[in-house]
Amino acid sequence: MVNPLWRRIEGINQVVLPSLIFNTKSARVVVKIQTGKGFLIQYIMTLQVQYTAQGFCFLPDRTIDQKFLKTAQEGLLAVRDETFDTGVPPSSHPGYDPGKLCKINNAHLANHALYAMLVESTLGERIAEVTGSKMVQVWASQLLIKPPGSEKAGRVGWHQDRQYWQYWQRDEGLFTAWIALDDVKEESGPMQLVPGSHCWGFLGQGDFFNSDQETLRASIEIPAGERWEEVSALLPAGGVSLHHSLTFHGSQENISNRARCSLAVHLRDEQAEPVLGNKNYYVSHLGDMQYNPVIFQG
Ligand SMILES: O=C(O)CCC(=O)C(=O)O
Repeated sequence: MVNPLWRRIEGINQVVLPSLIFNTKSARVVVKIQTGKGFLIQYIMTLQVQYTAQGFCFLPDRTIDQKFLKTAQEGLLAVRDETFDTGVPPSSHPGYDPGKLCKINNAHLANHALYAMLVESTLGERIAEVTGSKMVQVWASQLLIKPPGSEKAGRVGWHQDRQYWQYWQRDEGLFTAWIALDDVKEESGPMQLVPGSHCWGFLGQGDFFNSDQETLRASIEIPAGERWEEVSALLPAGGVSLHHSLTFHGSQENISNRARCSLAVHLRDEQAEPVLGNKNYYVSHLGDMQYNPVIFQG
């Protein structure tokens, strides 16, 4: 599929060099495009158009209200230190090692505040406004802590989430809300996303666990006429980035002096159905609202 935004613009303006500027203060996004003749064109896009065209967008800054954020930040530390106030452990916890990325699966099961942040905030509603979904359900989460000084062991290799999500029938109706639990700056090793890559189809060439970003990137076959660009998800604490299951993304090391903490929430809408008969853990609790809460119902 050709990215619909580039096709529309190229037909009119012969765009050669796009650059993107995101304004997360409102639901609108300014896109600046340099044309072949040096003219600068500005487009105002809604988040919905941006998500469709780029395969990701950043939700308005206050999507996660301060009252949820503070308790969720405390919850994150408790889960990191293996204290689970729900009495239920996460589905996997590797133990915290400050020398590398820590990925704790289904942390929302293990802490009341993390669960409340998903279920009681306006997150589901904001997402549905962007995706046009009639229903939004959490089917997994990952608490991600990228410690300062973890160097290459803190990186996340370029990948499409779909590579790890083969228990769903199709690519559509599957997305991730990446919630920043601290301010994420360029030096924190922010998640980086490749605009338009969700239109390249499923390539199966990424690797979350490969820290050699350059070699990995060089091995990915970019379809003819497409280009590889990287946009950093620079977010305030409580900010949310939303990406499609096929959008390439990854991250570099954290060279700041603070941990980069986030909860990545994997979601489906009414279009996504599990592969019939698949017994994977992540599609085995869809009827259980404690495991897999529906956070929006239109
Ligand atoms: O946190 C990162 O840098 C990448 C996270 C990721 O791969 C995801 O949320 O799908």
